[in-house]
Amino acid sequence: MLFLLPRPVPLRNMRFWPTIPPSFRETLDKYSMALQKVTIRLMRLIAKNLGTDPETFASFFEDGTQGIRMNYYPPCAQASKVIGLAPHSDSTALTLLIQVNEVEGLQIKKNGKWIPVKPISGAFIINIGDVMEIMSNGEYKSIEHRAVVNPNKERLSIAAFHSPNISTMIGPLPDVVKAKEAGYRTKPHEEFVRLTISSKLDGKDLLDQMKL
Ligand SMILES: O=C(O)CCC(=O)C(=O)O
Repeated sequence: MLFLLPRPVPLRNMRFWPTIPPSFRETLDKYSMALQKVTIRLMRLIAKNLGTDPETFASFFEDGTQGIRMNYYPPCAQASKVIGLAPHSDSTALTLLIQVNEVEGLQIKKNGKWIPVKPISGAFIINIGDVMEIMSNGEYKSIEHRAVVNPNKERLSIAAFHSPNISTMIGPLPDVVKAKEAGYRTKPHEEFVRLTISSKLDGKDLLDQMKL
C-alpha cells in the first residue's frame, strides 16, 4: 500500500510522493482537491439531517485532514486462508472509496454477517467513520469492513479518509446532544489521533474507548 497525507496542504511531506510516473503528483493533487470538495458537500447534507448548522459543520472540514491510501492486493491461491485487510472501522469521519479495477473484495458487516460490496463503475462507496459516529452522537454509525483477496485476480482500491481540522474538538455536537444525552467522550483532535495510533486495527476497538 501507499498511504499519503495530502491535506492540510502545508503539512504535505513531498519526500514520500512518488515522481514516477511524472503525472503522479499533479494527479494526486487534483484528486485530493476534488474529493475534499465532495466531502464538504456531503458534510452540509449530513449537518442538515442532524439538525445542526450546515455552514458551521462544513467549516470544520474546510482545512480538514485527508489521508489517501492506495491498496494493492495480489492474487492468492489460498485466498480463503488469508485476509487482505483486517476488520476495522475507519477512525476518521468520512471515507470515499473506489474499487479501482472492479474486482470484488470489500465486505461490510451487517447484522453480524459479512456482505460483499459489488463494485459499480464510476461510483464511490461512502463509509461512515468513527469521528462521524461520535460527532453525530451515534445517529450515524461507523461501518465495520474488511477486504478479502481473490484467488486469480489482483485487486486495487483507493480509500480517501477525511477528518475535521486539527483544532476541532472530537465529541458529540452540541445541537445533537440537546435531544439525547451524550454517548461519547469529547477530546481534543490531537489527543484523539494519539488514541487512534495506540489502538489496534480491530473491529470498533477505538469507539469502545470513546463510549461513555
Ligand atoms: O480495499 C478495500 O476495498 C478497503 C480498503 C480500506 O478499507 C482501507 O484502506 O481502509
